[in-house]
Order: sequence, then C-alpha cells, then structure tokens
Amino acid sequence: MLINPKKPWDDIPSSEITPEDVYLNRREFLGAAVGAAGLATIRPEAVAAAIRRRAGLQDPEVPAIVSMGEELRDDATEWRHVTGHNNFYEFGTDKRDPARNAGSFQPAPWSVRIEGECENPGDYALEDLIRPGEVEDRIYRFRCVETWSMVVPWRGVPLRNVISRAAPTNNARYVRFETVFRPEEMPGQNAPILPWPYVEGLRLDEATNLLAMLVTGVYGRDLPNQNGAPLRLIVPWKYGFKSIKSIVKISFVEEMPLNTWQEMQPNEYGFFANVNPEVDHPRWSQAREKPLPSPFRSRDTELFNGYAEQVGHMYAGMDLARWY
Ligand SMILES: Nc1nc2c(c(=O)[nH]1)N[C@H]1C(S)=C(S)[C@@H](COP(=O)(O)O)O[C@H]1N2
Ligand SMILES: [Mo]
Repeated sequence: MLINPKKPWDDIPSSEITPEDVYLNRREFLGAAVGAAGLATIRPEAVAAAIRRRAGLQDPEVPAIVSMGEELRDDATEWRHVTGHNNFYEFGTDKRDPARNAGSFQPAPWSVRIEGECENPGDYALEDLIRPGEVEDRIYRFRCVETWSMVVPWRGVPLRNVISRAAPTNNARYVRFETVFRPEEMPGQNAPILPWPYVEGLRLDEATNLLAMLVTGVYGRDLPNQNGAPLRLIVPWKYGFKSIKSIVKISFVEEMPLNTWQEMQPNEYGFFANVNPEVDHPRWSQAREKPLPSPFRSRDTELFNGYAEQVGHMYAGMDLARWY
C-alpha cells in the first residue's frame, strides 16, 4: 500500500490561507473575533477551505446585507443540508437524488415566457427579468409538507416587481408557473412520477404580497441546480411544494390553476397549502416540525410558518380548515 506522507495542505502556500477562509464556518466567523488570532495559527478548517477552493468549490458566505429575516441568521441551515437534502422529482425522488443527478442540467442561457392576461407578454432573458438593483438577500423559514424545515438565506427579487412590469389586466386573478421540461437533462421526467411539467399557482394578491420572492441564489451565490436553478419561487408561508423550481413560464389567468400535487393527490394537497399547525395532513400531524438536519429536534409549527402578520389578512373570512 502506498501511503502519501504529504499532508494535503503541505503544498498550499500560507499566503493563500487568509482570514477569509474562516468563512467556511459561519458560526465561528460570527462568534469569534476574526483578527490577529486568526492569522497566527493555521487551523484545519482554513486548510479545508483552501483545498476546496483549489478544487473549484466555493464555500458558502453569509449574505452581507439581509433585507428581511436578519433575526434568523444564527438559525440558518448549513449549506450542505440546504443543497444536499432536496425535493426536485425531475431528478429523482430520494432526497439525495437532486444533488447527485442535476450536475449536467444547463441553467444558462435561460429565458422565461410571460403570457396570458397581461399587457407585456413575451420571452424575457433571465438577465432582463431580474434587475440587479432590485436583488435582495432575505432569510426565510422554509417548511415542507413532509414536516422537515430549514432556515435559508435566499437571494432574489420580490415577485411583485416582475408582475408589475408584466402589467396584468383586470381579468388576471391567478398566476400560473411552469417548470422546464427537459427529459434529456432531467432523468425523472422520463418516468411517470408526476405529470410533467411541474405546475404551481398563486392567487394574484398572494403573488404580489411583499414576501413572495423570485429566487436566483442561496447563501449569496447562484442557485445550485438541485435548488431550482436558475430561477425559482419562494413563498415562505406555504408548504414547500408551492415553491416551484426552474421556472420557464409565468401565465396570468382567470381561473385557479390546477397545481401538480393537487392533480396527483386531490384529497391531500390543496391549492392554498398555507402552513397551519391545526390542519393536519390526512396521514400525519402538522403540529410540529423538524428543523434539518437533526431527526430528534423539533419545534412547534407556526401559523403561516411565522408570517401571519404579513400574510394573514389575505385569508380573512376563509375557512382555513376547508381551504387547505
Ligand atoms: N419543479 C419542481 N419544483 C419543486 C419540487 C419538484 O419536485 N419539482 N419539489 C417541491 C418541494 S415538495 C419542496 S419541499 C421544495 C424543496 O426545495 P429545496 O430542495 O430547495 O429545499 O421544492 C418544491 N419545488
Ligand atoms: Mo415539500
């Protein structure tokens, strides 16, 4: 057996091991004073970061300016879990499948068709849709209907900005979103797992609520393919399946769109799918949730996932148990 006596960090010049490497460990970066002490000793995590950078892998950075959700910063789910435990059935149904199978997906170039009841329909290049001056970092809670949850620093633009440029007509009552259909790049689309392409929808007032976001990044960098590159929806007060990935079409429509999971399981998944501890899934309780990654830790589910103040008014008078 050959044993390489060289330690992996032997050939990394110390000049490369800079204090910025401590970004690798978010808590450490935030918790410890990064100063002379950081420079004096070469610590294993700094070495690991340097090795990864050489391999072309970047480490997550915490977004610099968080316009919303700053108070959640310390609870943010680690990058490896946000990008390693995914639901994206186009790449397989196991939580690890998307990270494993999405490598050859091509998120660029990308364009989005805007159509239906609006004054400015057309095919828009992603760069024209997402204006750099409007990009924000927001840390949101994210809750899957399966009961796991995360806290994620997303990067994107308020959906309402894009909607107002599209200028919906008075006939527009709902917004319908569609995921790209590319079976040659998305192995799951070759099997009848779901009726492809994946479809989701929001009522127009929901879509123009300040919290609804068109997301292009996570942890301050472009979305990895498994998280829905290059453009996905995030509606933090609703179960995760509403947050459709890899969007190629946005349509303004009069009728409530039939979303994919409602089509699949009409008695389990509704159109609204607002997070609600008191409305159980037919097969399990929604009273508590499990923040990733620990299967042992759990916390109370919050009404509208903690965003009742911002979104509750839209459902006044609606029977939340019925309109699930
Ligand atoms: N196109 C598409 N979008 C999708 C899904 C999917 O299978 N296909 N899964 C949904 C579900 S159930 C969840 S919980 C979230 C997961 O997002 P994440 O993998 O970034 O955590 O994506 C949603 N968007
Ligand atoms: Mo989900």
